[in-house]
Parts: sequence; C-alpha cells; structure tokens
Amino acid sequence: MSKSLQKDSQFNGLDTNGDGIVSDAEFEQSERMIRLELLRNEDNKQDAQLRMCWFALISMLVYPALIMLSALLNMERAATLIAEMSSIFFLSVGGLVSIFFGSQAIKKNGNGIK
Ligand SMILES: [Ca+2]
Repeated sequence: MSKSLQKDSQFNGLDTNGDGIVSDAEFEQSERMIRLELLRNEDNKQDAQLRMCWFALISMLVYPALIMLSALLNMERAATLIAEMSSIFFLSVGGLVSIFFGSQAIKKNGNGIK
C-alpha cells in the first residue's frame, strides 16, 4: 500500500511536476540538489580560506613597507612600535598559513590513520 504525506508536509515541495505524487525520481533529484548545495558551500568555504591566506601573505609583504613609511614620515615612535610587534606578527601569520596548507593536505590525503 502506498503511503501519503502528512498535511502541509515539508516534503510537498518535492513533487516538482505537480502530479500529486512524490516519485522516487523526484526524491532522488532533491537529494542530488542537497548534495550539490553542500559541495557549493564547501567550495565557497575554501575560497574564503584561500582569500584569507592571500591577505595574510600580502600583509607580510606590506609590513616592512609600513615601518619604512613611518620612518620616512618622521614617526620614529610608530616605526619602533611596529618593528617591536613584527616578531609576533610574522610568527602568527606563518602559523596561520602553515595551518591552512596543513589542513588542506590532511583533508586531501587523510591523516594516515586507517
Ligand atoms: Ca510528481
């Protein structure tokens, strides 16, 4: 005996051709759409992480220029302060970038534990 959906079921939308029957094909189609959506979200996430990575690397390049600029503008105090922060800054950015690439490698190849 065929089953029917409850009144106002959230799965009513699965009947895409409007014949009043949620066919197996329609059900599978919706599942495929969900999987596609998940893949797209994952893709967006990776893009965002990559952008963050680029931003961190570019900031590493800009950092020394910032010190030079401060020195040129006779802001010796600012130049000194920025230089003092540089060690922790480069460590943090380096850590961030290496964690990004490390996690990518682990995701791609597995962690070696079967
Ligand atoms: Ca249908």
